[in-house]
Amino acid sequence: MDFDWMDRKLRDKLTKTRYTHTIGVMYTAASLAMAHKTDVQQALIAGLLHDCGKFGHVNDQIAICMEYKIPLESFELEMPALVHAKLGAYLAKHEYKIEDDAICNAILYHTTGRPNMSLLEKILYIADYIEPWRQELPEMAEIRQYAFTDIDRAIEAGARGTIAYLTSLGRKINPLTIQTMEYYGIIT
Ligand code: DGI
Ligand code: FE
Ligand code: FE
Repeated sequence: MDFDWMDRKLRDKLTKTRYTHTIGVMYTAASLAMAHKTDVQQALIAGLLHDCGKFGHVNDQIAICMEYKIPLESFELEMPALVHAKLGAYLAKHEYKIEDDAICNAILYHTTGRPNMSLLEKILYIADYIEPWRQELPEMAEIRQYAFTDIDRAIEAGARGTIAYLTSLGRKINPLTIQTMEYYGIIT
């Protein structure tokens, strides 16, 4: 695995703000892995690549999915913000040559979360939410603290925040996003 090669590729493909966010997620994910005593480099790479599918217009992302025959669900076409996660998981494996499926799965679920996530999936999901450059969202200070001390509670609060934000914009909510909030609300 060639970190510098992946880093240079992302620097070329992503906008400057997306790349800056990426580096924020990468180091936040690595720090969370340290706090939760799990593989630090695995979290680092998941953070580095998590938005590797988020370039160009969403229509470009959909076109690339069609070209590579990546099946998209109808809800992904209705909620185009979800397409980059599907595309990113594919590109991580095939373009960035990541053989660790746990990393690709974490990328696949980083936008919606899902019930019963692996620790790596949880770390990436919440690192994306709390990274230092992310705009201040409601309860951000608490969620940042929970991420290190009570990660399930952080995920529930993060999913709730995302749903509130999307509702305020009148956007459709993916059932998985709701299931994430409900599942982590029940077990905490
Ligand atoms: O890629 P990022 O901007 O770093 O963050 P992300 O992958 O968590 O989310 C991208 C966008 O997707 C963000 O604006 C919130 C939105 N999103 C998350 N869950 C849902 C969703 N959009 C819709 N329509 N429905 C969802 O369930
Ligand atoms: Fe994303
Ligand atoms: Fe992100």
